[in-house]
This record gives sequence, C-alpha cells and structure tokens, in this order.
Amino acid sequence: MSDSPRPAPPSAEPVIIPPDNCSSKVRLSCFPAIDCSNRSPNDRELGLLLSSLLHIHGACVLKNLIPPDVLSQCVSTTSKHLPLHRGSYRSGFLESSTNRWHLSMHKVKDKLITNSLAECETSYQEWLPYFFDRREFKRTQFQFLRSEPGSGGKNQMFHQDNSKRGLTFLIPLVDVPLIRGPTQLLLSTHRLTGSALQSASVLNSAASSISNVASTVSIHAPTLEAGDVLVYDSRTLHRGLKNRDVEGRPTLILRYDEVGSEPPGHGAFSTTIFRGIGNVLAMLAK
Ligand SMILES: O=C(O)CCC(=O)C(=O)O
Repeated sequence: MSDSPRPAPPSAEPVIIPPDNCSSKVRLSCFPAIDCSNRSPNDRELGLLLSSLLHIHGACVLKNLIPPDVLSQCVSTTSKHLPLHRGSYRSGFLESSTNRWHLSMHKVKDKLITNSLAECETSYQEWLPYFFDRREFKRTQFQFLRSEPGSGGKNQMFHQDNSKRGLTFLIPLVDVPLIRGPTQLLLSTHRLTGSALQSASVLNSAASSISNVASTVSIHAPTLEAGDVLVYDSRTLHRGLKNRDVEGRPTLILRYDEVGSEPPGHGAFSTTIFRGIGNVLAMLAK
C-alpha cells in the first residue's frame, strides 16, 4: 500500500446529490458525490476525482459502490454478533456514547467477517494511493457500529477521527434516511489541522485556521442508501446524529492513516476544544 502514482488533475465531473437528498438545512451547494455504478475498482480517473473532492471539500459520497451480494454477506456475518435483546451487548462491545455500540472487528477472529471486509475493501482500495500520494499508509481501524433506535439516544459530539490527514470509510448496512441519524459533517474543516505548515500543537494550528475555514464551512447530513459509502478526510469535523427510527443503524467503519500519524492525535483537552469549535462552526455554517 505504500507505492503510489502521483495524482493528475481529474477530468470527470462529480455527480452531485440532488438537494432533496440532503439534510433539511438550507444551503447554497449540495454534498459532493460520485456515482460508482458499473465503475471498475481500478478506474484511475475515479481515484483521481475522489482524491480531488476530498482535498477540496473533505468528504464525498460514493453512490452504489458496494455490490448487493457483498452487502448482504456483511449483514449476515455481522448480525451474528448482535445481541438477541436490545441492551444486552456482549463483552467486546463498547458504548461510546448513549445508544452507540462499537465492536472492534480486529478482535473478532471470524474468517467470514474477514472475507466480507476484504470484499468491501476491494471496491475502493485501488483509489487509496491517490489520496495518500507517495506516503506509506495502513488500515488502523475496522469497527462495527450500531446506533440503536429510540429517543434515549443523543447526537454524538463533533470530533475529528485524527488530527492528521487520513481516511475514514463509513459503510452503512441499511438505508440511512434522516430519521435514522446519518453522519453530519462540517465540510472544509479538514483544513483546521495537520497542514504541511502545521505548528507543533494541534490547538495552535487550529487557532490560525479557524477564521479561514469559518468563511467556507458548510453543514450537511447526507442520507444514504445501502450500497453507498461515505468517505471523509479524518480531520473533517463530524458526528453521528441521533437515531429517531424504530430500526437500528448498523455500519462498518474502516480507517486508514499514514504510518507515523496514528489516530487520534487528540488528548482530552483538545477533544473538548474541537467539540466547541464544531458547535460554533455548525451555527455559522451555510
Ligand atoms: O455514527 C456516525 O455516523 C459517525 C461515527 C463516528 O464518527 C464515530 O464512531 O466516531
């Protein structure tokens, strides 16, 4: 995964998700998305386009990326690990915030899960080197997340997955309409930290970029259909919204980081500060 071709300017036009598929907040532009139907996993143009959209906006939806048979394989292999009764999650699951349960798949020695992971990765792994350019990178996380339904849940807090450049792929195993609490993102906030000119501290770096980012930031909660994938630069501020539906939202999360820039790159103090920055930017956002 370390040798990569140098990206060239993309030539294909991004497909933009129509406004009625975005969150209800009024905005000037819509969420960047690429329709991957019938695209080959080693489509170079698509890899370059994705890298370019991530560079500009910090996130992108890959529509129709995961083939239905791979998706149903993921659903059946992960469902074995779900509790029979709500609230009876077995050890291994971690409740990161109210009603959001995570299971690190690296800890689950299940060949079928490993196979379905490999199938998902096949759909996009040829494109990763375009984003990481010539830098060496590796997979740093493979998680199964289930956001439970019900009014007891809360919106997650805004956070970065890593203060340094990296990629997060969210693969929902069901449709994610607004009621099921999609991921909300503050586009452009990937510029807050981790630039080439980054100062020694995450906070210094963010302080100098907040005013630049504030003028361009926009807030979105793109709804997804099963088979779509949300990918974002790990620095993009985001949070999972509360699931108000009667069905859960099971999601696979795969993360990739540069070697030497392992996540999260934040301590307790900067995590709190970035939650505040996210809340303020969300109010200012278009
Ligand atoms: O639930 C989501 O949509 C986002 C997941 C996430 O950011 C996390 O678990 O850290």
